[in-house]
Amino acid sequence: MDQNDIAEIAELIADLDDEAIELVQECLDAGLDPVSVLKDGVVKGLEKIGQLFEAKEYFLAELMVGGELAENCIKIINPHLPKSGEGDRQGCVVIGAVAGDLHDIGYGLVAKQLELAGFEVHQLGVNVDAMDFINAAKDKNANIIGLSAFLVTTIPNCRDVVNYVRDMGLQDRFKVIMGGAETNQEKSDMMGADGWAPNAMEAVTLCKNIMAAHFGR
Ligand code: B12
Repeated sequence: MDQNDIAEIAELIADLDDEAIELVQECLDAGLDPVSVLKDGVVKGLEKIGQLFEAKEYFLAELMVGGELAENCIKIINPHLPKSGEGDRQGCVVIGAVAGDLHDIGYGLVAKQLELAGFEVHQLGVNVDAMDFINAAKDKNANIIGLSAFLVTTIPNCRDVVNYVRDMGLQDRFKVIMGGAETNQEKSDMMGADGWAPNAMEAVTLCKNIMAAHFGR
């Protein structure tokens, strides 16, 4: 088995074919890199589904089937992902999808990577109101609030959390980061967030940098 089989996972997911699940298992059993199985297989497949949706070849039903298929694959991959942490508690993160947004696969991967890197992570779910992020952060004594947004209509909701944190004078206690398919560094800067990352691996680096710069860890 080789990289071609991982590319085949992406094709199967894009075709909404359940055989992707078996192939994921086979690739892992054959010792292929789980990070590549995830990135170049499952996530790539989801990207293709997104393109087909944009091209109006797929509709909501296909998005839903594809999302579920990907989630089932990710469940198999998760236990194989390498631990990058030193084992110590690195810091505490509350993370979820902002108000109006139901996409949870992306932030689920971020949460998993942060856990593997030694962070305490609390997943707040989807469609989370701005104040609920802040209340959860207080409740869990978090250092970082992670906002996930995938839609042009929900990305502006990240701004509410940033503004509330500032207006409540909590900006030294909580650092707010964001991510999601249609977000970028520029949008994050414009909203006054403390950081942005394009994927789960870089989200770990971002959180570690924030812990070092602001919380002396
Ligand atoms: C699967 C999917 C769905 C599933 C979600 C299932 C689930 N449980 O999450 C369902 C069917 C529910 C869905 C619904 C909709 N979707 Co949708 N969906 C997708 C799709 C195909 C994949 C998304 C995904 O999970 N990708 C996999 C993850 C791993 O992606 P990722 O971005 O690489 O994730 C990384 C980063 O984003 C980052 N990250 C993520 N969160 C965070 C948070 C922090 C703090 C940090 C630092 C980093 C970070 O790290 C992640 C891991 O590496 C995308 C296409 C795409 N290109 O993204 C469309 C897409 C996001 N959806 C889209 C649309 C339009 C919709 C709907 C409005 C469709 C409709 N007509 O109803 C609804 C909206 C529902 C809602 N209110 O949220 C559009 C958005 C367009 C836009 N510009 O606004 C997209 C881009 C498709 C397209 N090309 O048109 N969708």
